[in-house]
Amino acid sequence: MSRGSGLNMSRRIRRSPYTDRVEQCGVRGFTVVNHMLLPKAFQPSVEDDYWHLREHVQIWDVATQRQVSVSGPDAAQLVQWMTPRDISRARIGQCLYVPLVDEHGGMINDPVLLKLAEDHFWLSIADSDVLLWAKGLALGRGFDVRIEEPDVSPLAIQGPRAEDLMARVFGPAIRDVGFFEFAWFDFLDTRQLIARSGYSKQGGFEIYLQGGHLGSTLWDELWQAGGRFNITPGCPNLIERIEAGLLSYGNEFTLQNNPLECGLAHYCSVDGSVDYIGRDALQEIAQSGVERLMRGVLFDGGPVQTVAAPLPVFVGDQQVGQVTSGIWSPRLQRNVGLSMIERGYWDAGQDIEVRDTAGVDRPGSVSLLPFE
Ligand code: THG
Repeated sequence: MSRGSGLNMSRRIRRSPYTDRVEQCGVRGFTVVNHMLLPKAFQPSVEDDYWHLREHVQIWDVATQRQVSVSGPDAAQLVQWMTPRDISRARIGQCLYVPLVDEHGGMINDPVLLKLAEDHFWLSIADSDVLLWAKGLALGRGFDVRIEEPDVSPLAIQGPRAEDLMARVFGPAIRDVGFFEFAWFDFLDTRQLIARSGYSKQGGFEIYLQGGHLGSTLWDELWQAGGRFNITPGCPNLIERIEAGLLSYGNEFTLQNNPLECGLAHYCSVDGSVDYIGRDALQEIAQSGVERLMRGVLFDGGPVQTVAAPLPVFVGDQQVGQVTSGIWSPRLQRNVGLSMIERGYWDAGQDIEVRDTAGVDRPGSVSLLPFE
């Protein structure tokens, strides 16, 4: 694989327990997230992947979603201190999408939080080093916690046939797992955590495999059972992700952005009832109102090239945003993009122009998320 990929493989770029299988399936390239390989494409095109994901079922190596395990007497206190989302009423077996912010309200990460016990949590992280941030906070505050990266490697089964496939491998009880809930299932005499979640809106599950040595076996079992459902290898699909309005840390937002402008106000307590890092900052921003807001943009002019650098968004001569992820939607027959848009211009239907890599201004309009 290393030949032609452009990546110089090394120990710093970690393989996952599924990388062998991913390579055998003919992966067409990788990106790196959390210092680990994430497959980029399998089918001849991202469009083929997109249609297949919407109609059948796919197996995704998302081991790059690393777990930061926080356990011990002060675990709940530390986790609450890290996020503006009120986790006081979270139940064991629940997943919660939680923004993590710094003292200025800047986004540190946007993980999925899993509550395993009253004193044990996993943060299933996007691309930044949350483990180091958490360790620093715990040391500084003298919290009685243990923070580590466990041997856990998520494997996602996504698409409309995901539930039928999972029921074959793990039994019918999988059907009772609600959205953003998890439960424990047997696999080869081990207990494995399975959640109904994933980085698509086509439905599906994530198996948080504990024990990397079981990776190939788990993949093979799902692959074999998936034959009847027309399973293919896949990975987070850019078209589907943008249409669904799922944000990507480092692309749509960084430490420079606060969760309110990211459109994550729904997950932020700003009424003073919860204490967390950045509370004063977020309260102030909520008070004065955000200066920009995450939106979709639809734009014309035929399929846009890969958005390797942000594309400026204009209203007249004024830049009002930048498309940070964008691609042609074969379903909507227009380009779809994600962009924060300046105040005064973020209403749905606002006319804009997107300047593409060739310098051509393409007409378009602002859209709410998710698209349609
Ligand atoms: N799965 C897991 N970990 C992850 C991701 C994932 N870590 C990194 C990255 N993806 C985090 N980003 C998101 C973004 C949105 C959602 C999940 C992860 C998501 N949100 C629900 C929704 O939009 O409907 C809301 C969930 C809630 O109400 O709390 O699905 O994909 N393991």
